[in-house]
Amino acid sequence: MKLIIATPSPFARKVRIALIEKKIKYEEIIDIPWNENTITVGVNPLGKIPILLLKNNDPIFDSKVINEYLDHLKPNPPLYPSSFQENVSAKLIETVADGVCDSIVLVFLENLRNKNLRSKNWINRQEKKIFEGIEYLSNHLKEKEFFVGNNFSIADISCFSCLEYIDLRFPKFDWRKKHKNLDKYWKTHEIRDSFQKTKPKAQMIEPIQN
Ligand SMILES: N[C@@H](CCC(=O)N[C@@H](CS)C(=O)NCC(=O)O)C(=O)O
Repeated sequence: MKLIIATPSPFARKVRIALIEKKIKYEEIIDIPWNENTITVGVNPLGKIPILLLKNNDPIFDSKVINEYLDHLKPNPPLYPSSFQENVSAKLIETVADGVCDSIVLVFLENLRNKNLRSKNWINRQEKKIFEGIEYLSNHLKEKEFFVGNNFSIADISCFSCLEYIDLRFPKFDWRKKHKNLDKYWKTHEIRDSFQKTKPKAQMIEPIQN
């Protein structure tokens, strides 16, 4: 199996963590999906990573779809809870964490444009989603060790990836100070092997033509 990733991507990171947790061997291919020469062309019509390439090279894309696929392929350890209620709770946390990351990407890209072309309204709109999304995560975590039930799940993978993506691309938001429970949660989990092995790294992307 091969996985096409970008090194800063929180979405690719979710899948990299899942593969490590499940001890599935794979080859990593590093792409920069924003650049002209991205290898996503003809593989994912949306031009986005992560993309899992199966042995026959069939592509599976979108971190949620890939991780559910992996959970079926190798059910242990389970990432998506089997109880209906917990499954929905975990997916809601995943959706909010992913949505925060989407907004961070949009702010990052907007700030790459020439100053006179940037929309303050657009940036404010995205920042509101980031702040309210993190507040939602904090309120749902409370003082627990894991987001859902007593087990590590996709909710933890998504939230952890999201928090460290904020540190990389939106450091002006001091979430540790504002949400002490998330800071405690981060300190509890940051030593996890799969988290340590997948720390996000910035990539240089080509400037966006106006
Ligand atoms: N919903 C997708 C989001 C993936 C995504 O936005 N990937 C970004 C990198 S962080 C990308 O490849 N963007 C390239 C583009 O939009 O052209 C997932 O969960 O996999």
